[in-house]
Amino acid sequence: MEAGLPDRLYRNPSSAPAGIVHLGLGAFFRAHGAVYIAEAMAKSGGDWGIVGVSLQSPGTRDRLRPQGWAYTALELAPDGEKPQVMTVLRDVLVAPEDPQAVLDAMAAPLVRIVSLTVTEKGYCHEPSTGRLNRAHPDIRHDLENPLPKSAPGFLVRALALRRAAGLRPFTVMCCDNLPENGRVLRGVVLELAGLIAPDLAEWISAEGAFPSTMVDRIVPATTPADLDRLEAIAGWRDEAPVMHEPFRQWVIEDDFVDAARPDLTAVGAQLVADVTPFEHMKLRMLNGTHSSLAYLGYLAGHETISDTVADPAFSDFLRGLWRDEIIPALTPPPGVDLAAYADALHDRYANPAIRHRTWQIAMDGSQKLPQRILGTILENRAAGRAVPGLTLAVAAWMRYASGRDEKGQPIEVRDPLADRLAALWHDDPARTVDGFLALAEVFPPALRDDPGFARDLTAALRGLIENGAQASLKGASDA
Ligand code: CS2
Repeated sequence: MEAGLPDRLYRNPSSAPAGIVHLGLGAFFRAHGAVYIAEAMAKSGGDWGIVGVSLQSPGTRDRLRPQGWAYTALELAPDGEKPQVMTVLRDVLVAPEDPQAVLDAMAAPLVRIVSLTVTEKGYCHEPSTGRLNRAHPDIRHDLENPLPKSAPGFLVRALALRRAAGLRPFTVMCCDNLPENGRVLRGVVLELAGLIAPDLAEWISAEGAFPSTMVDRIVPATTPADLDRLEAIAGWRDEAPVMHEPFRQWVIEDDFVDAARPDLTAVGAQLVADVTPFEHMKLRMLNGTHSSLAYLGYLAGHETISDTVADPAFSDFLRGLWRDEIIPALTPPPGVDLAAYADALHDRYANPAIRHRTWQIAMDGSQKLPQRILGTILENRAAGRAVPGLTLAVAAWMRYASGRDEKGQPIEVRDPLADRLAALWHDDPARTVDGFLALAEVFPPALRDDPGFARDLTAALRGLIENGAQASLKGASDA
């Protein structure tokens, strides 16, 4: 492995066997959960090596294999970079190639935790209600076939194998940006298990554990240029590094089967009784503004989040969103000052070393908006408070989903509902809004039935079409 990761940095650092299977081996988990887990083992020991599973494509496995599953996590601070070689992966499996191997790994007696970062759409649930989408093609497949395709399918079939073998269930630890993510995943798994075998559902319900977690670290997709950048900084070539900001946070509900887990508190994770206030804070203050900046910033011609907030009009708009719309509808977690949290977020977004593309964050809006933005809009409206900025953000999503930018150029819209969304676009903004508000899987009933919201959204969309995103910001911050 000439010029690759130097052997001395990763060869056989620990022989700890795998105690964790992780579904969805994307950049986020490799730069967040995997780092915490590796550090926890280095500090306190334990058999917590990780078997990673890619649910879709072999790319990550193929790049990691020649490196012995090692990779570099490169921390990017405004004033410098810090590479860390990660050696916590024991194996990487590709589910579509060999689903049985994935089930066998999950059913191994030493495995105590299955964690997941499969993105919002990977749970095959309905975003507005949190319930299993039984019409989802992968769920329909998994109901009929013992070798699954979906993440819930793998969980259910692997738990069935463990039960049949007389083993304890694994803890299912959801690490995606969903509110009450453990509870939602538990509901989806129990519903699917109930359709396959009701007594299995009872066993999972009685014996299983689905802690909710709040995860946070900004990890943009790795680009080819990043490989050269890392090589210049670290002196070695890595085909699968991950780039991340210095900040990290992990708040986890302390609910594990047989209390079996790595010593995560030793490395800064918070184990708490109730994650909900942390999840709401993070999803609404970080992800809610991320999505708002993504749609409006993209339409205004900004490529990254740091470029967007370097524009003073956007920076003011962002601060207004926190101050006037998001914070008033939040209950702070114990001991947290939300205004200070907002200031820290602004600094994180402004980090010029992190090139987080607005296009990347704009992906999958139909799956993200409910928990990031619509809940805040709903609660403010119910309390009689105006929400011009977030309403503009929803209008910007609609404009973005039309597939044409402000110059008439095509946008590559990635969203499971992309075709349906594009077809809703109409010359008359009021008709476009009516079409979008009819999407029951996205908009909660109280917003769909609120004529005032439809009016405000139509006005915001009309303004966007007539004046563009940049000029619309001011009106929304002043309202
Ligand atoms: C982002 C998140 O891509 C997105 O939708 O909002 O990935 C965000 O960077 C992380 O949740 C930060 O913790």
